[in-house]
Amino acid sequence: MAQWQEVSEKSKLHPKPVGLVLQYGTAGFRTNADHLDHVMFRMGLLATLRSLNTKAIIGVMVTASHNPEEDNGVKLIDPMGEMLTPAWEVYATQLANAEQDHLISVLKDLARKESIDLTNREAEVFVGRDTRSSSARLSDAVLDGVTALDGRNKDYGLVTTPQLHYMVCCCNTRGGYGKASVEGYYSKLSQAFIQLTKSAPNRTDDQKCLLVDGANGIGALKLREMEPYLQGALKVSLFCDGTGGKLNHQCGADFVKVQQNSPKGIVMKAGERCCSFDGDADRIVYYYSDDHGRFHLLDGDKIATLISTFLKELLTKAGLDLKIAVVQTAYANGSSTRYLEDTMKVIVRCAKTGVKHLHHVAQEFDIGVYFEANGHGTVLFSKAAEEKIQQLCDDSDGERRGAATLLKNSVDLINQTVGDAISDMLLIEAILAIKGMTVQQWDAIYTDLPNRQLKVKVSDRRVIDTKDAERKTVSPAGLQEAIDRLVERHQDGRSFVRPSGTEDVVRVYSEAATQESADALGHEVSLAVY
Ligand code: 16G
Ligand code: ZN
Repeated sequence: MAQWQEVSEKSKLHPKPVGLVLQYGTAGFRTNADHLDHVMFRMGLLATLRSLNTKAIIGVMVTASHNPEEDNGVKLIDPMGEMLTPAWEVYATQLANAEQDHLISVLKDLARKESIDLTNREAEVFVGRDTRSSSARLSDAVLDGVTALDGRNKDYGLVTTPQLHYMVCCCNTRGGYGKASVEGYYSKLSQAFIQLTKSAPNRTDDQKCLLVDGANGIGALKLREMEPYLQGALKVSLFCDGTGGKLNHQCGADFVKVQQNSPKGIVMKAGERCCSFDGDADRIVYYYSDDHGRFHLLDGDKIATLISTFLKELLTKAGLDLKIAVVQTAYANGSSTRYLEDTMKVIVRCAKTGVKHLHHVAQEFDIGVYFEANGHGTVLFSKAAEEKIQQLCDDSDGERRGAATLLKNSVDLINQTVGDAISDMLLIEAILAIKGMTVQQWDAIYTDLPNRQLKVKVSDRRVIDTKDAERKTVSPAGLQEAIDRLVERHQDGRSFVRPSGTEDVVRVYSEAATQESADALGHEVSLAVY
């Protein structure tokens, strides 16, 4: 078939370095940008096949998120704006690793297995990229892959990862989710934010101010673009906005979370509210410095607590009987889990690390709030929940209607496709405004248990197998018993180990009543792993 010949010819312009093996992991493909040209071309091919397979638009985002500027990566987005389905992650790996001579046979195999009709010309792929210097040429390689298989494409250029997820979802739901343009995204979110903050009429100018660290990346660019749409309802002081510094270098959500410190060079007044995005703006953390200059981090657990508390209170006021749950990972601070279960009385579920796992569990509820401690998360509303909220807005009055309207505006403000730093930030700002809460009061909802994260290098991390959402090990034999014995010796002790999905290490997490105790437990468990 002529098509295969064209693919074969074009693929020669994107040659694979012989022997290079990469894996489509929890964050897609990610490595040094110099090794990715062939992967991008092939992901263009794969997205086109996936589009034919699902009869829907597929997204391809070129980004390496919080990794250094020299790296890059690529992720595929499925029709409803969700992460690529696991079976196709396997195809992605096979395709990326096929040596040049085998590429066509791997493609043909895939097409046969998935019964893809290659005479169909209806494939369409949306492409977006972050601000890395390598991203433009790499996204061109993706576009080459799409056209090689006669797919149509729409190049959104510079967008945040969650913006591209939003576009894909909008188009596949035929406008039901919003207008598929950056302007559509800005309008939808801004309108919802302005409506929400109208219920907080006494906001002072001080309360409207927020310091935002844009990680010197795409989030900064897009937030600046969005500002006029917010009509002064939020006053952003943007730093690490990409005009001077290097992407993710000593700034951004990952830096702040890992270092437990503010971005380098930023001056924070005591009590001032600050937040950091990561390099593709799908993660956010908040923080402030207290009167003694001590740094306080409000991570994904604190965000999930604030949001779920707000939504639960509105459900009660609205008299809506909807099942709300918070989905966390094993990394969630024990204090947050205890507060949510014992005080807030919300259902808490634990999922394996990786956004797609949390997303999946959250879908089981009417309202599923999911956040990883690192600040990646969002809220999912079931169709039935959205309908009930809408109905109550139309049919009720007084306090019930007020609560239902706030719920409706929250639904509109939230990007349900994936964690979104801009959308999460606006939701948090609106909640703090409505509740008249300072960042310190939010922080004081519960106190984090001291904790420690360590990595251990072992000869083969795959010997560690876990169960119970990574909270227990099943192999090697005896390890879990050893961890249990160590944990018992520490007050409020908890610890788990898991093989990393992104690095060749085993991760060790420990928490306990004091920092000394958490550190000692982490060290002891590391020795047991080694
Ligand atoms: C990936 C995940 C992130 C997770 C991290 C864990 C997505 C989009 N990203 O970056 O959510 O926290 O992996 O890394 O799912 P680790 O397995 O090395 O600890
Ligand atoms: Zn990211």
